[in-house]
Amino acid sequence: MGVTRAQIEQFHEQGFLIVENVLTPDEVEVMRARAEEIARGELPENSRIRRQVEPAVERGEQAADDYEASLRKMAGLALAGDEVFAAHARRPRIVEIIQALMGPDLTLYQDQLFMKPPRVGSRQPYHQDQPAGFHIDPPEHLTTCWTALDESTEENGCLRYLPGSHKLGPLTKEQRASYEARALAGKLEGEVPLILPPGGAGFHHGWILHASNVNLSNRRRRGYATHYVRSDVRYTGPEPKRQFLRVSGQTFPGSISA
Ligand SMILES: O=C(O)CCC(=O)C(=O)O
Repeated sequence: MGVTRAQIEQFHEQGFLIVENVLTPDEVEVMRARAEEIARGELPENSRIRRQVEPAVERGEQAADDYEASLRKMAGLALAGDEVFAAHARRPRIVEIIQALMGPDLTLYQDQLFMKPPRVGSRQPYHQDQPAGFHIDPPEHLTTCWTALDESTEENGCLRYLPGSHKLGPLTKEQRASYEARALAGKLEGEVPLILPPGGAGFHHGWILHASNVNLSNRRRRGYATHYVRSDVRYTGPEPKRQFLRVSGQTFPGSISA
């Protein structure tokens, strides 16, 4: 598949790239089925997969049909060794695109399956992936691939990007909050909604401002985010260092990949 020079330039200029048909319908089906097995607890318990219930459901303010439909996200599936999600993180079609954007040597730092369940799926406020939870130096070598497992629309709370905002670099909490306040007031111009069929993907820079709305529909909007860093970055987070997943290329002494 690969990407063209124009697409690479667009990514560097706007901070994101949208690619359809990254997965075949059969590949989407395999991932959906696995996500459901994990959410329903049908696989042997994997204590390294973290689950988060929608906050309003947790507080008893909203009701979901069942546990699966109450989940906001599941995190660390590939990193916990789930073979379906780990294979996706290493999928040649995705790795090839990330390599074109960041170079040949890649490590998976984090992975998260955003469930955005029907009706109770909550808003994800405007944020930057970096530095929220990614401890690397230099900080800019982080790219996320967000793959749609369901149709992703305005109505079911698709992701939205603010083009070019990655060029602002890391923002303060107050600056991010002011973008969120403008978005909620309907005064943020230029947002690009990530409207995708199942199997399409958005690739985004670690500093781009992005958000997603509540899910107003009766349909789920699942998206699987794999967050890649360059293998030569230094890990600057708490010790002991977690296990990351080597994806491609070389490893480097003293780096996250060592
Ligand atoms: O799927 C969502 O609603 C949020 C995803 C996100 O923030 C990310 O992939 O970085």
